Amino acid sequence: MKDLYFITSNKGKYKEVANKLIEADFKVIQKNLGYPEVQANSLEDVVNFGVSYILERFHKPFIIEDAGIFIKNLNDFPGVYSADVFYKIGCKGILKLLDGIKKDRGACFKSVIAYVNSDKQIHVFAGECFGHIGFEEVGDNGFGYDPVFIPKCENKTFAEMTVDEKNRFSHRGNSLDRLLGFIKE
Ligand code: ITT
Repeated sequence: MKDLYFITSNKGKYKEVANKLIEADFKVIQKNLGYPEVQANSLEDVVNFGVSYILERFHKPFIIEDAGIFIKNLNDFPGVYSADVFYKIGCKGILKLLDGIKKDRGACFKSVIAYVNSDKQIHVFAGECFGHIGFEEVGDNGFGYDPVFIPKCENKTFAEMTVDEKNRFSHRGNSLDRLLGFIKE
């Protein structure tokens, strides 16, 4: 098994990534190193800035990920601000913002992962998951906006799924599949 560090403060993200990368014989180790998350217009920019900061301070293969939920009816809000918005208003606040909206509740989760190998080469992979925001919080699993997000063609929220199941549908599962495809090449 090869060690791969996942620089993140988020235990939920770590569980999902570790569960998926074991397929490629990676032992994922969570490292809460902390890196500045710049105010940027895209998840890619946040990740690229994070990589350059970490590369100067950490010298083993690692990955980082930036993710967010983009809600159509709110002009893609909270998007790159998802972490702050979750901290300030949570799922309840999002449900309130969509109060009275019956049909147009489409949303997309996006994930961008940067993988830095032992030669310090940087590879970036993106993934997304379309779905909609439910009318109430349902489920106890997962983290963040999971209780209000229902992926397309499903009738349960991410918070009602196991890690395995969520990884099959999710933005993170999708970007990790692309990373796995690259690693296996
Ligand atoms: P890092 O240390 O890895 O940056 P973080 O929690 O700050 O951890 P992000 O910057 O990627 O992670 O923040 C995105 C926020 O969007 C996150 O805090 C959640 O509230 C939400 N989010 C991201 N992916 C999610 C998922 O799979 N399910 C539910 N909410 C998610």
